[in-house]
Parts: sequence; C-alpha cells; structure tokens
Amino acid sequence: MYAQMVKTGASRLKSDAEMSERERAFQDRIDADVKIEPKDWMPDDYRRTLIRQISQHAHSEIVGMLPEGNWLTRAPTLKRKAILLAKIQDEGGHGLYLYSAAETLGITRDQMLEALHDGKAKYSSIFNYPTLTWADVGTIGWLVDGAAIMNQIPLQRCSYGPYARAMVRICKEESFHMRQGYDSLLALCRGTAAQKRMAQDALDRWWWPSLMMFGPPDDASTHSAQSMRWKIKIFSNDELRQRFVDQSVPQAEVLGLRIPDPDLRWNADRGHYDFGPIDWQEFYRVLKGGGPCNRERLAARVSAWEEGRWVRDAALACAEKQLRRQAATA
Ligand code: FAQ
Repeated sequence: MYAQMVKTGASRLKSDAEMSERERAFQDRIDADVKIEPKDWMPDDYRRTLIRQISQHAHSEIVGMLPEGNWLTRAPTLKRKAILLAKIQDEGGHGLYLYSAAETLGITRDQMLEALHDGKAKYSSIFNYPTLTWADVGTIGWLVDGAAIMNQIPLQRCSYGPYARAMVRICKEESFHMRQGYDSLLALCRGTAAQKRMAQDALDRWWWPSLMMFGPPDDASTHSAQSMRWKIKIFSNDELRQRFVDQSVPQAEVLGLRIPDPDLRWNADRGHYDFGPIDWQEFYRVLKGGGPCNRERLAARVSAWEEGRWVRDAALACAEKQLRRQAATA
C-alpha cells in the first residue's frame, strides 16, 4: 500500500546521464511547464511523492475540521456560527477534492484512510493543538489558513494537473477563511480589554506552531530537492515561511497584537523580517504523536469512520439494488 512508510524520492537527484530516456523526456516536459495528467507515463517516485503529499494534504483538511468544530455550539452569535459552519464544510469539501486527485494516481480512498487510521500517514502538525478559547478560532483563520494559502497558491502551478486544478477552488475558499478569521480577531481586539487579552493569548500559542506548518528547514527537508525539480513544490519551506512572517507582522500591527518573538525585527539589508529560532524538537515530537491532541484527533477520525459504516453500507446496498433493477428492465 502507498503510505508514508513507503520511501519516496531519491536520496539525491539523478543526473541527466543517470536517467532513462523516458525519465529524461518526462523531465523535459516538466521543464517546459507541460502538465502531467493521470494517464501519462510518470516515474514511480513521482507518483509516490504525489500520493504522499496529496493524501497528507487531504488528511489535514479533514482532521483540521476538528479543532474548529469544537466551537460550533459555542460561537458567540448566529452570524459567527453560520460563517464557522460554512468554513468547516468547505474543509470537508477540500478533503474530498484532494482524495479524488490522489485517486487518479492509483490508490483508493479506503487505502488512504486506512493509512491515516493506522497512524502511518501524516497530517499537518498544526491540528494537534487545542482550541481553548473563541479567539483560537479567529487565530486559526488568520494564521493557519493564512499559512495554508501561502503554501497553496504556488501549488496551483504544480506539475500534476489534477492537483493543480483542485487547488484553484481551494485557494479561493481559503481566502474567505482567512478573512473571516481576521475579521473575528479584529472584533475582539476592538472590544473589551479582556477580549483583547484573549486574542493576544491565542496569538502567543498559535504563532510558533503556524511557522512549523511550512515543514522542516530546507537543509533538513528530505523531499524538497526532488519535489522542486519535478515542480511539485515551486518554493522551498524556508522561502514560504519567510513570506508568511513578512505578511503577518503588519497584520498583527493593525490588530494591535504583539508577535511572541523577541528576535523579530525588520532587516533592511535583506528586505525581510528576521525572526527567532523555531523549536524543531517540538515539531518532531508532534510528528511522532506527542502533541497535545494527537491521540484525541486520531480517535475522533477512527470513531467517525466506524460510526459511518452503516451509511456506507446503505449507500452500497442502494446502488446495487438500482443496478439489479436496471439489469432486470434492460
Ligand atoms: N506537519 O521533506 P519535507 C490547511 C513532514 S492544509 C506534519 O519538507 P514535503 C487547511 C513531511 O510530510 C495544511 N508533517 O516534506 C486548513 C515529511 O514526512 P514524510 C496542510 C510535516 O512534503 C486550514 C517530513 O516532514 N497543507 O491547513 C509537516 O516536501 C484550517 C519531511 O518534510 C498541505 O499539506 C507538517 N507541518 O514538504 C484546514 C499542503 N511538514 O511524508 C482546516 C501540501 C513536513 O516523508 C483548518 N503539502 N512534514 O513521512 C506541502 O506543501 C508539503 O507536503 C509540506 C512539506 C510543505 C507540508
């Protein structure tokens, strides 16, 4: 089965001389920005890399519904509740487009979900943190969706056609998600002193995990070199992280919030903000299952799968009955 346990990508890039004729022709198409489609020939590692990344992305969307879902019954107004409900439904939809895109590569949805439920497949580290207050919901929209957009806009141009096309609609919806989160935080920051403290506390807890969403630093990123050669990734993890910091600092200023990083300062020579060291030990701990909510998130997905069994069985029985009827009248 294709899962994260499968080694994907080469440990180093192949030179032109080491490539077979087919591999060279494939690379030429990528270099010429021709999209690769499901029925085209592709190297096995290209296929596996895409299955790994797209399925992780899909899992992130559906696990990502859980932290915000925690606040649906406690949203402060009907309007905020309706917005949150729409956002969470969008995330379910993103999961479905992405599972469909991965299925074009020859893996089934059941196989992908089995890998998630067995703890073999990853999903984004960010969703292993708890949503303690209502301000966390706004902060997820602002920072987590903001980071997701930063990463996903370039994916609209990635080399695999079905993935690139799925990202177009996803990015439009993520943009609404980010705006609603920022709007919600703006309301808190312009509200009472207690509401503003709540917003600051949420930023203090979500800032560093949001920076980790972009993945390990470039020199520790196992897949980046090959994925960039294949234009599955257009920018490196560190490039996107820097863009995200540069985008977020002025947004925090408008909110009147302080980013919890004493080393954060504008560097006129680089034309970017410098920022402090990221705790990569925490990142790897969360990846290994040691984050505050890893167990809870996985248990919620497994129980949703088990409790939904009767729906899948009923849908299958209905489809079979319709087929039998059609066959009888044909
Ligand atoms: N969490 O060599 P790299 C969202 C793993 S969607 C967990 O750099 P790569 C929407 C990585 O898989 C958020 N694992 O890997 C939303 C690899 O392990 P493996 C998800 C991580 O693939 C908002 C190992 O580390 N977005 O938020 C993470 O080249 C609000 C080495 O790393 C996507 O999935 C991490 N943060 O680059 C929903 C976008 N980072 O597989 C609800 C598509 C790295 O060998 C509410 N994905 N790892 O076992 C990508 O762009 C890439 O996969 C990266 C990682 C950039 C995430």
